[in-house]
Amino acid sequence: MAAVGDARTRRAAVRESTATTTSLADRAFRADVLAGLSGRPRAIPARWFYDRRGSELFEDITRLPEYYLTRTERSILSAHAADIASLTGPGRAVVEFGSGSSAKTPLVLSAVAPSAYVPIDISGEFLRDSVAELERQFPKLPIHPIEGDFMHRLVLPAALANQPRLGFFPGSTIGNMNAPAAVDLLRAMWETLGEGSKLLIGIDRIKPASVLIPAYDDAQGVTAEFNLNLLHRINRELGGTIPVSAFRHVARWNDTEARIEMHLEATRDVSFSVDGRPFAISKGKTIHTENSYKYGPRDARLLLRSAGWTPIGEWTDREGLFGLILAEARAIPAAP
Ligand code: AVJ
Repeated sequence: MAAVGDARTRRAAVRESTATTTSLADRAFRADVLAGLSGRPRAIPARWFYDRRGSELFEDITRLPEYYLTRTERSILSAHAADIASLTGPGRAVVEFGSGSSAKTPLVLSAVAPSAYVPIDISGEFLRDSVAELERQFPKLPIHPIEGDFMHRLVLPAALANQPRLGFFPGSTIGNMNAPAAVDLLRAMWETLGEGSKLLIGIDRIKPASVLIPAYDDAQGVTAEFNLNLLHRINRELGGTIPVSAFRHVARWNDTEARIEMHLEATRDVSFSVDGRPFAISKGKTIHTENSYKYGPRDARLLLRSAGWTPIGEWTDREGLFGLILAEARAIPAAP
């Protein structure tokens, strides 16, 4: 059967490109960790949380009672699927940025009657798993996976040349970026998708710290384990000797910057090596491991407009915890 052959070829192609990118990713991880531990304040980019264990722990986080984001976004998507579909229009190629193991994809795909699905992810492994699963669920939908970094402009498969596009960027992943990086990314998406494209993006909202802090410091300690796994990963992959038990998970709300910060705080003076290089951290000092920016409704719309995306639809939950915005790629107008 042609479809099966296509799927095999596609998986083989993804597998091949994994082999060539692994060492690149390894080198980038090493460089980011060494620079991050040498800099002041110490900081390591949040993207490195997601090795196999980290990705599993993140999946666990999405099911925690305190972590309202995933379940709220999913409920917004299913409650307003028809509305979203009518504003989007049928026959678009759905391009998902950082598809991971997104459980929200089927909701969108069944709502908008897409012409094709293009999952983009840095992890070939996750890409293969989710493509296989979606092929089962949507046997007639052409799927064109791209293993790559969506932070940069990408070239879409030629098969999509004349199809209108719908970008999908759920989960408030945009929250990991500061404003300039977020605008760069949204502009790169604009360039990748082209004028007239649409983007469905999930953005977490500003809310009281009493709700935000527990979402990032849960009672079961899953988020703590997720944060600490970064140190285990450094030990495993970069020949580190970090005494992980000498660090504790910290989640803070930075109100000025409107972001949750995650840190790993040394509970005593520690010294260790990574990749043969010596490091020391005094008691009470931290490694900053993640920012999760939150946006009020107007902030979110301004962010999108700053990158040429005009909001055309917006949905939230009863409590206004999370925002789902549909925007259109228009040429950036001159003032006024
Ligand atoms: C995947 C970036 C949206 O910021 O809520 C969850 C990551 N970190 N708990 C978030 C995360 C700690 C998550 N994002």
